[in-house]
Amino acid sequence: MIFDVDMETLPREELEKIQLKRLKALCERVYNNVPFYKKRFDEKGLKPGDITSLSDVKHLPFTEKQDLRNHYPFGMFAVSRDNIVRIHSSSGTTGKATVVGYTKRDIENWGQLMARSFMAAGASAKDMIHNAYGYGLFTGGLGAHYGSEALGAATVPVSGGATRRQVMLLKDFGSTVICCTPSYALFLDETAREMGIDIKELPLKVGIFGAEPWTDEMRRDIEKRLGITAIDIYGLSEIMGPGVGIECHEAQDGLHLMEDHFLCEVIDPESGEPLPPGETGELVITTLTKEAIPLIRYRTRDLTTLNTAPCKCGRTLARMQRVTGRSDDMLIIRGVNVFPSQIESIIIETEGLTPHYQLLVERHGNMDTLTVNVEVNESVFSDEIKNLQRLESKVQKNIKEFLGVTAKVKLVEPKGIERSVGKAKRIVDLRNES
Ligand code: DLL
Repeated sequence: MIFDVDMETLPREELEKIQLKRLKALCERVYNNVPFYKKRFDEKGLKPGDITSLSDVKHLPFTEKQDLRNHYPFGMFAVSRDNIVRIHSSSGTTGKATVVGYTKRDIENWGQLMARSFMAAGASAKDMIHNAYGYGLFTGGLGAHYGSEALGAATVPVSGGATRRQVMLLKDFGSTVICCTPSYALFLDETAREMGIDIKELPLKVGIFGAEPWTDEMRRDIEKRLGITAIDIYGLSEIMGPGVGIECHEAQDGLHLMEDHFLCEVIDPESGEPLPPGETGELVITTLTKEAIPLIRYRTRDLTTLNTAPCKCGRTLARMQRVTGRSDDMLIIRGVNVFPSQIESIIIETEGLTPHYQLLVERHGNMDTLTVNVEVNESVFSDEIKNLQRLESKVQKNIKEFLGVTAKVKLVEPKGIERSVGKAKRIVDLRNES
């Protein structure tokens, strides 16, 4: 079923007409209401009226996370404080947090887009949705909450943490849909097993997982362990929160972007030039309808590919390939580029290893070194030392063979890697510590 058939199945020419109309209005709005954008437009000798086609978007200035930080907390808002009904913020690992605001209409639109997302994932008003995304300044909890209510589903606002209690609630309430990070889904499953509960036996049928990169191998692993369909949901606080893109359960082949609200481009991260569909680059998003903090060509740093081919679910909204990494997360180990997700794929395909891992990056002299700490399962752990060593060398060899990089592999005892209730910390970077 499709939540908003009119918008989600528009012929692309119709969709593009709506996008252009909204883009023109957006340019007027930011030029007149956000001094930062007026300055940027003026520097380029650009007036809002110069935008006459969608391809003119390439003339517009980019916006970076740093621009939001420079205007901390509310300097990029396009409306007065009276019109703001909600604030969210993303913590960020370095520098100041970025702060975003929402008007009443922004919150309504977000709820509608999340309801759309739930339906694309195969959920309906008949479902009970266990929402384990964190409630608070993080957009995951409240974003999914409002969407679940807009869908008409019974919403269970659990937030993150108290994992044993979550397992009990899943069982007692019989929730049919769960929302959390993919790494937390694995932790829930592990905890359930310790409690003697098999999630496969519960009524749970769909998981809506996002907020961190995960691979298709991880998806299949989660689906097998929990006996559910695992759907990838994407979003970021600066643009709205969860619900910018979601896979449909019919195809599970790329995330449909909510293009009537977001104009999405993929650019070459080095040159900033737009790339055609099918080519991989950085996702750049212009918010077409946001009132409180509209952003022009926001550089997400997330790497993906766009696909405008029709989908078997009937939606005409373009799809983006799952985001398996951010350009900031790319490690350069002795001149070779590696993404954590590439290591994840190898780990999951290796018998005896669990999906719990952490990458340690250190600098010795001028040389960066990578250590892959990965947990083994119980049966491997009790095996002879020489078999453990053999497994270590095998993973090391596969990493060298498939990724061309030399990494040290360290097998860790079961539960040796810290569990997280939200975004997993996959990389420990000690390069600037000494
Ligand atoms: O993580 C919003 C969200 C909440 C999305 C719940 C999905 C579910 P931020 O904390 O601002 O917002 O982090 C945004 O997380 O730029 C990506 O790098 C990463 N990310 C989010 N979803 C995915 C995903 C929320 N499905 C940043 N796959 C983004 C890969 C993702 N990375």
